[in-house]
Parts: sequence; C-alpha cells; structure tokens
Amino acid sequence: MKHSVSYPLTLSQFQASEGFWKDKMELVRKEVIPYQWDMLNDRVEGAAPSYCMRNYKTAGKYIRENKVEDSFSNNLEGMYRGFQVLPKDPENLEDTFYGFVFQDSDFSKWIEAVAYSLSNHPDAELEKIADEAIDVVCAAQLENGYLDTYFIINGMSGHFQNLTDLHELYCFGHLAEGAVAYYHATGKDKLLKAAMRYADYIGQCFGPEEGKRKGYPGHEEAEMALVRMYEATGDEKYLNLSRFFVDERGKKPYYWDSEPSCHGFRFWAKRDENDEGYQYHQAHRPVREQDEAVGHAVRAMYLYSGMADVARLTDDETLREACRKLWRSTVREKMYITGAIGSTHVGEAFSFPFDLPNDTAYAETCASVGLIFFARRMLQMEADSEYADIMEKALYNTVLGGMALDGKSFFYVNPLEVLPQASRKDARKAHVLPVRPKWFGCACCPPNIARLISSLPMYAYTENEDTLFMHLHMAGKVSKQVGDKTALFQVNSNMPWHGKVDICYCGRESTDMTLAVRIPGWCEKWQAEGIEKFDQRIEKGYCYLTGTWTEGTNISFCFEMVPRFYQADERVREDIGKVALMKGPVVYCAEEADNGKNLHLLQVIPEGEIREEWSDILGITLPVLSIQGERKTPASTLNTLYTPYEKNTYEATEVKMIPYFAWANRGENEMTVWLRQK
Ligand code: FUB
Ligand code: ZN
Repeated sequence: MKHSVSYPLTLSQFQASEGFWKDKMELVRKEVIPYQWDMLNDRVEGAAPSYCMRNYKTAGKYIRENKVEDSFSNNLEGMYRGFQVLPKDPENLEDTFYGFVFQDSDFSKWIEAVAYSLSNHPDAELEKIADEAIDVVCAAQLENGYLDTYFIINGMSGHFQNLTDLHELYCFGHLAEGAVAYYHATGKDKLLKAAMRYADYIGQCFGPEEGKRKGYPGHEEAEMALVRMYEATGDEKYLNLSRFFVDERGKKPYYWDSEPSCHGFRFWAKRDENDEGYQYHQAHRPVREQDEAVGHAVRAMYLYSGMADVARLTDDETLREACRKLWRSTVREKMYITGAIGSTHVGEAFSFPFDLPNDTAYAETCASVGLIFFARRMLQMEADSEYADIMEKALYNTVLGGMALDGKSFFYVNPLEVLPQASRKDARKAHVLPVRPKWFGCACCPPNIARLISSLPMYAYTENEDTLFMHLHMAGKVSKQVGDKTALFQVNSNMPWHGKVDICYCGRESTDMTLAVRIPGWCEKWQAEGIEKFDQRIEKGYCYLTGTWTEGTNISFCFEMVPRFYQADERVREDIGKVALMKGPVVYCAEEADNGKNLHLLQVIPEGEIREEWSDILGITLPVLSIQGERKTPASTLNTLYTPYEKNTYEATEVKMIPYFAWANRGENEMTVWLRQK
C-alpha cells in the first residue's frame, strides 16, 4: 500500500507576512546574498577569498583556448595546505585552480538562495547578475557534459578516479539543486540543461548496467539532488541513478578500495576495531543495515535525506525503516538541545551515543541544515510532529545562531559553552570561535543558511491532495489548489515569541479540505477556538480539521509558551546537575556581556521566578529572560589551587539569558547554555 505522502509548497504559494521570518528572509535577500556574491568574486577585504567565480572563469578560458589537458597535471605541489589550494603569491594569481576541491559548490548554493529569493521577491537586477553568473558557469562545461573546475583546470584523467575524497558528485549535487531552483523561480533552463547534461554524463559512467562503474559519492548530496531533478523533469533516469547510489553504498568489496588514490577517512569516527570500514562516509555497510548515525555529520544528513527521498518515491519499506532508525539514533542519542549534531571536531563527526561535550562541540551549521532537510523528508513520508519539533529546534537555534544578527558574519562551529581564552590557547578548542568570522576558506555553511532561510516556506508547510500541513506556524498567506478550487489562508503568528496562531480562511471559493496544524512538542497546554464546525482528529501531534472552509472562517490556536528549564538524559556526562532554559522552541544562553566573567561560578534556581523583558541586541529587540540564581563567593583561602573542603557560599544574583541564536553579537565574551542547578 502506498503511504500517504506530502510535498513542500512551491514558493509561489506563500507570501510571508511581516514578522520574525519575513525579517530573516529580507536579511538574506538584502544583506547575505549580495555579500556572498562579493565573496564569490573575492571582493570583501579582510575575508578569506573564495576563488569560486575565478575558477569558473579559468576553466572557461581553458575550454575556449583548448587547453584542457587529459593527463592530470597536478601542478599543486607545495601549495596544498589543509586540503586547500592556495596561490603561491596572492598578489599575482596564475590561471590555475584555487581553494578547496569543492569550491564550485559555493556558487551553486548561492544561486539556489538567489532563486528562492527571486521567487519571494522579483528583482530584475539580481536576476541579471545571476544570469551572467550562469553564463560563466556554463562556459566552463565540457562537450561531454562534465562540469567541475578542479579537473577541467588540472587535467581530466583524474576525474571520477577518487570519488571518496574529491567531491565531484557532491559538487554536481549542489549544481543540480541550484539549477532546479533557478528553473522553478525564473523559468530559465540554461543551468538546468547544463546540470542535466552533467547528470547524463554521470549516468553513462555509473549505474547498475554492465560496463558501468559501481561507484557512489564520497560526500553525499547527489542523491537528494537527483531526486529533485527527477521531480522537476519527470525523467525516471534521475531517480534511478539516485537509487543506484543509495543501494550501492557500503556493498563489499568496497568500490572505493578499487580507486587508485582513494584516501577515505577510515580511522575517523570509527566505532570499534571490528568495524572500521568507511564509517566516516556512512559506507561501512549497506544503508538498509545501518542503524546508528556515524561519521561526518553533514554527509550523514545528506545521505539520510536522499534515502528518505528514494524511500518515499519508490515506496521502499526497508529503506524507510532504516531512515527511522537513523533518525532516532541522531535525535535521541546524538543531538544537542540546540538541534546541533556532530559533536566531535575529529572528522566533523558524530561521536558515540550521549557524548555531547559543550565546550569542544563541533556542531557544524551545515549539519543542522542537513538535519532540517532530513526532518522535512521524514515529515513528507509520515506526518509525525517529532520530525517538525526537531526541524524547528535546529532552525531557531543552531541555524539562526550560525549567522550574526546583521547577516554579515557566520559561525561554522556552534558550541554550547565558550571561554574565549580557551579558544585562543587550548588547541583542543581552537575550532570553537568566540566571534563569527566574515567568511571561511571552506565556506559551506553561510550559503547553506541562505538557501534554507530563503526557502523556509517549503519547510513550514507541506501539502497533499486535500490536506495542508502547517508544521512551523510561519506567518503569511498560503494558497493551495484543491481540485479546481483555490484555498487561501492568512496565518498570523508571532512565533517564536508568542504561541497564538490565528488562521483566517480568506479564499473566495469555499473548499472541502483538511488543515493539519502541528501541536508543538514544547507546548504542554493548548486550546483552539472556532474549530467546532470541523471534524477534528489528533494524530501524531497534528490537529486535523476537516470540512468546508468558507470565506471569513476564523480559527485560532493558543499554544502555551512559557519559559521552561530542561535537563539532559543522565548519560550526557557534561550536563549532569545542570539545566538549560527554553521558551517555546528557542534555547537561551547566558553571556558575559550581561552576567560578567566566570559564568561557571553561577548556579540557577529552576523553581525561581522568571522575568521577561524586551531588550535590544544590535538593534534587534528580543525577549530577554532573567532568572534567579547565585554566584559563588570567593573561598577564604585564595591563591591556593586545592584547599580542605569548606562549605561553599553564594550570593544571590539575577542571571540574564538571551536567545542562543543571538549570542556573540556584542563582541568576544563567555557564553554558556547549560548552567549549574542549585
Ligand atoms: O566537504 C564539504 C563540506 O565542507 C562539508 O559538508 C563540510 O562539513 C565541510 O567539511
Ligand atoms: Zn558547513
């Protein structure tokens, strides 16, 4: 039996209303996208250059001048630092490839964000810039469809020889996602055709047919992208190729072992000595036999998202069950309260269950973006609010925290506790930055935030034939086709600060349909008004309202949203005896800017009163929570490392907590999410 599935809205079905998310989407449109375009063209002083558009231009030139070599020239000697190809003399750039092997993906994620932004807000000038950029990218494509500047510039004999490490299929995936989005936004198919030609070339090289290679991506992404291509074009060969990549992964003998220069991060994040295969790449065993989230966290999320897509489209129960297990492993054993995942910087990877250190957390922004991709795809297969709860948590905390309030600097790593001195002086914490840099040599995260936020309606709502699912209560006007009628809802909400959601049916035509509204997991009490005339059913965290919707029908939900303390499972060693504060989906943190130095001396009284007031951080007004606490007073014997025990004394203090996503917007300072509990 086919499962009942739902699909994301297209962006033309949603128009954001004033409020929290519209502000963020506008920030991405006005600040982040232009800023990133400057970055891609190396025009931001003081920021690590991207070289991205430069590489495309160089590759295009190689093609025009017939300079593309067959043999891999590897003229990179002496310039390879930390996997990044850097110019010998930055003042005097040669016509060669610079940056990470996956530098092309910076453009692809940017164009994807541009596409969503154009759908939300047409902008002829931006579209012109994007069209010109697409011309540059397409000019770098080889006759046979191949399009990856690293090999076009360095020599083609190396291409597809090291799928494990060299990211070609990852870059292809991002290109395809950007191309599909741009096609949907503008109707222009130049980039889509280029991506299709590239996909066709990949399909000639890899596949189940005899004579084709049995490889699969070292960094997953193509799986999801091929599904999007299939959904955009209806051409099954793309779905088949995606399924092939999913099915082939982890089969023994490992395809990658046949690759001459395969490195493969075999020893990173290995689980035990009997099982060291390719866990870092989630290829240690066939995907249907995997039940624990392991290895590089972004790779894992992209794979699981692709698996969920394939499971949905092919109605594959074993694959669906594997997705469920991997989901549970991720969110029930390996996720921070902020929706961050991948707790070790060694391999940017998952650690063992419940190993969630706060001050050495890696918690890459992209991993939480990927978790949101995975959650939405699980939701599409089964409307269970657990998926939406996590989607919301990752979004409001780690993903938003990945970007400064002004959209001009970004975090890659998202710790839950920071001591600036430790970041500078302790090599184990060197990856934990106390302030957001303007950009990164490896700039995967900022454009991922941009593409996610500008396409947020596609996560906030999904639909099937007769049901509109409201997952994130995002304020705006939502339309839905029901047979030959158009349903139209105006949703007013002030999430994440208030739990009241007003929904007005404002379509001229009456429609018979179901509205399924998520009851958030953080909400203990809720009530609804105006729903009497509908058939009502609560299932897996959704309130289904079925009936005839007529113009002027007003309903409202009131989800109680009170600040609440949380504790972690006792297996999380670092959080024992500590509490974290949340209001609705928003995690709070204490910063030195409000509470002085030495946050570790604070303890809080969870039963105490909580005061809420609105306060400005970098010109943005946010609800700040003040909780009752105490600060340890100095011991009587000072300047002695250890002294005989004496009863600790504390003085009462108020601890001011701000939304975690707003931390590090007031310069370098200490921060902590978890506080000791009195
Ligand atoms: O390898 C490509 C991207 O760079 C990954 O997704 C990130 O984790 C970063 O390593
Ligand atoms: Zn990233």
